[in-house]
Amino acid sequence: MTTTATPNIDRIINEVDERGFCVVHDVICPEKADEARNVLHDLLDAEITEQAREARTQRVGQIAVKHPIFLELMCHPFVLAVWQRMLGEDIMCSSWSANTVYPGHDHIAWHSDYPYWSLKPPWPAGNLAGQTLWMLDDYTEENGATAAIPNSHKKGHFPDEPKNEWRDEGEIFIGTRGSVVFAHGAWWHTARPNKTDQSRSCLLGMYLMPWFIPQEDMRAQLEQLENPSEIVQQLLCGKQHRPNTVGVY
Ligand SMILES: O=C(O)CCC(=O)C(=O)O
Repeated sequence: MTTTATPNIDRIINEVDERGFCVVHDVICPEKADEARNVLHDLLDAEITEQAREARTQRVGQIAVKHPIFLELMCHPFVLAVWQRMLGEDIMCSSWSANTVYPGHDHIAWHSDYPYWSLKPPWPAGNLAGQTLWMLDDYTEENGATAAIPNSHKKGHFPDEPKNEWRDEGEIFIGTRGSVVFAHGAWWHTARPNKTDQSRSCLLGMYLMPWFIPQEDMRAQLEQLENPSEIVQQLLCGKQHRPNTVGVY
């Protein structure tokens, strides 16, 4: 399913359950996506390393504390409504980062997302974690769009070899900036080669049930924020149970 406007949340969840992902077009307007993209490009310029230049790809982490627009998108009501319906009211955000593929970047190997890659297969069935991919550039067949294999989230294990070759059953996500891909965390996905002369960026937010260890140290980011709202405290793992010593009060 490819949905636009005010899509029915149950339909999105059914699609994620059934096929492993669902593209929802135009969740935010292109101008808002441009705002986030411009902020991201300042960070990319400030943080780029020789290694990233050579790899033709760059990750920006800890974005919850790098600019308020990222905090706003992490808490986007529509995104939270989808994941809270699917995973529970008390979800946390396990990682929140940006990924950019520059012109000439070849591809990303097929993989599944955390927490699955930290678990020995067979992975548990059901829904534990949801990946949210925000397109910050228009996604085209040519510019390094993310792609995924339908139903792969049900396989319960890491992508089969070869991990570096395109598979014909793969679906390439095409869409306007501001569109969102909702995905089951166990999905097998990749990014296509960027054959254009422009970079392609996305934001990736993984939402998780609260009994997992988050992938990133979200609490460290929470400590850097002044007066975080209740939902920011929850998403940045401030309300998660922490191990204690039983019997000591
Ligand atoms: O940048 C992309 O297209 C996808 C990145 C990705 O798959 C990941 O970070 O797990």
